[in-house]
Amino acid sequence: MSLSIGIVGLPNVGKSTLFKALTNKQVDIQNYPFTTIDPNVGVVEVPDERVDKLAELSHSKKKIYATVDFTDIAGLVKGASQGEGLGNKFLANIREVDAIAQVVRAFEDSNITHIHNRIDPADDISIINTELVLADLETVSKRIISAGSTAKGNNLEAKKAKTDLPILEKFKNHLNANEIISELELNKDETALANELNLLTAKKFIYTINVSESQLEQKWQPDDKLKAAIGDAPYAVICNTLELSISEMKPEEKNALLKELGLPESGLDKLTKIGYRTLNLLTFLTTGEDETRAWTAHIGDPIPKAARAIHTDFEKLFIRAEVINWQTLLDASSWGKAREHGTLRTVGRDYVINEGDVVEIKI
Ligand SMILES: Nc1nc2c(ncn2[C@@H]2O[C@H](COP(=O)(O)OP(=O)(O)OP(=O)(O)O)[C@@H](O)[C@H]2O)c(=O)[nH]1
Ligand SMILES: [Mg+2]
Repeated sequence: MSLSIGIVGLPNVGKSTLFKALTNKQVDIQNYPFTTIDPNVGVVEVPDERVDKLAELSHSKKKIYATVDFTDIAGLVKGASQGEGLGNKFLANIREVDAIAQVVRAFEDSNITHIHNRIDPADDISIINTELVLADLETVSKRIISAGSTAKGNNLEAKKAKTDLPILEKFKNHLNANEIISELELNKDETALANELNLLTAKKFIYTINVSESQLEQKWQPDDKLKAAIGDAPYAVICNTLELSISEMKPEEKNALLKELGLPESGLDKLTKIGYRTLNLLTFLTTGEDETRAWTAHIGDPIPKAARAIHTDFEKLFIRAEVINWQTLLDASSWGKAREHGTLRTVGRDYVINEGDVVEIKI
């Protein structure tokens, strides 16, 4: 299981700059709108000191980090659903992502063109959200037509279409009021249908507010208007050009610069953490001579379910597991010593996996 994030925003706001900082891939970054036409796709390893330290402890031959997939697409403009700018067909490239990261420009720089010649992040958010709503409305309306004709039959598909139709109407009414689907209270069937249709506004949103380096140093904060536009979604205040420079630095240089700027971590590290938290994900680990590896599970997963990440059969074949917190294992200096100290626990199927657990699954 790998986390995937689509990067969305107005043209020329710094989406590809963020993408390049994240992935270190060579992508086109230019000071004009619609630089990106075809999507950029990249996989990012999530830096994790736990993997490094445990690999040292176990003398592992390989280290494998958790990964996040990022997709950087063209800029959306007002009227994209009507064909303005590059239209909105390219949104198909992010239909399958888990979360949408919206890049919003707050940085002041008269040298960098803003397509509306003003800096108003709250208003930009409302333009983008409206375009995402309109794209979903298109999807839902198409499905209403096809479900309408399927429902006339007398088979299983017709039965599903009949249950889907009132839900689709509910989605349509909501979208017509320019509201995003994730703000609706959904039951199980409704959630399933929203996922089946890959509705963009049913996905988790993360806002990345692109500020200048000086705004960052002055501890820039969103005003009430922007806070209202963001709503309950998580956000990170980032300087994308600074992140790009940091991403090209050696770790020591990076740490020195962050310290100088009074930042506890880089914007990218913050963004990854937000992504994990927003999607209710956690990391657990396995370690041995062959490899030390970080795995992704959902918060609240019982251990057999989490073990599916390692091997799909593990959920069924699970008998018991040995579990220890990664730091406790490091302190004990070995698996054997941890067992002697009694800090290594044997757990059964009911055990709920925790962030930072190191596990050995017995099947
Ligand atoms: N001053 C400043 N300029 C930035 C920042 N982030 C991006 N830029 C500049 O803004 C311009 C556009 O950046 P891109 O990353 O190409 O923007 P984009 O959103 O991918 O643009 P499109 O692909 O055209 O939609 C480039 O000239 C960047 O150097 C920032 O934080 N501060
Ligand atoms: Mg771009």
